[in-house]
Amino acid sequence: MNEPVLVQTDGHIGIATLNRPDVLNALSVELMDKLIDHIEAFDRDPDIRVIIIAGSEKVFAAGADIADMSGATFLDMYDRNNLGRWMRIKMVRTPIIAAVSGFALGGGCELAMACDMIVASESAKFGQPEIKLGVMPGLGGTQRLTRAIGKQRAMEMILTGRFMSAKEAYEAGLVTSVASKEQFLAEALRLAGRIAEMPPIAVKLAKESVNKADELSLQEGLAYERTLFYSLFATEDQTEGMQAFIEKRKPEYRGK
Ligand code: DAK
Repeated sequence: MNEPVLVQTDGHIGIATLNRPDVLNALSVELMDKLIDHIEAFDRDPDIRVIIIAGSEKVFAAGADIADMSGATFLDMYDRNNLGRWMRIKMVRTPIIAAVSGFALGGGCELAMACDMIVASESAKFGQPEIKLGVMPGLGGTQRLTRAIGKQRAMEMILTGRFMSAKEAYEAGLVTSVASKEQFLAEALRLAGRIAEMPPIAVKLAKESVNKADELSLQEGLAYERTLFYSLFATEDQTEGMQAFIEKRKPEYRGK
């Protein structure tokens, strides 16, 4: 029961559930290390085509563990190399869906934004309240929130620590979809299931290409996309997908 991250699989879907309910899933160093290890293991598993990171119905994660950080010095924080650890999430090729209900604050919001999609429950609350603790976002909040919802709203949220509701987050483009508290996990599984039916190599390369849109100029991004597009003509799944269309049957993708 003390495992900070629980894992299970459902068909081609790997699910990692944050499990520190007493402290609202605060992201301790141990939790993050285990979460990343599990996600990387899913990514290496050829049977896993989509990963879901979930919290509970009450909370996704209330941020980094404040008790862990309160007495930390510059060197303590620097030595933890949290950003280096988080860069490993970005190297995962399998699509990752964050299933968010309740609070996703500080590092919790940054974790959700580091995923590829966010399915939220109506009770979800997103925020970067670090300013109220005398600091600021340090795991991507100023960059990813700004890219997701634009400078005007990101600036207001980060400078005041205000929380954003699921409805507002959906309207602002931060989340993929919103479902009821009872249904958000089922909704994330449904989305994962639809992706898992697609050709796995094309899914991974398309994910990589979409994520490059945040980093490259349009011309560079178009060139990058084109190269990946051509490369898919080296896969059996491309032959199968197009042949199945012509033969009016359902394709059977093998990830080859
Ligand atoms: N850390 C540790 N414990 C936490 C916690 C957190 N982030 N959030 C909640 N808890 C604990 C509470 O202390 C409380 O413990 P007990 O008193 O029962 O022992 C328990 O969880 C229940 O919390 P509350 O009693 O406060 O519950 P409420 O429903 O009244 O309030 C709340 C819920 C989410 C509004 C409130 O708990 C809250 O404001 N929590 C803090 C949210 C926050 O400020 N998050 C941002 C943390 S700072 C780094 C870069 C960045 C970061 C780290 C490293 N590097 C580059 C190295 C990230 C920083 C952050 O995320």
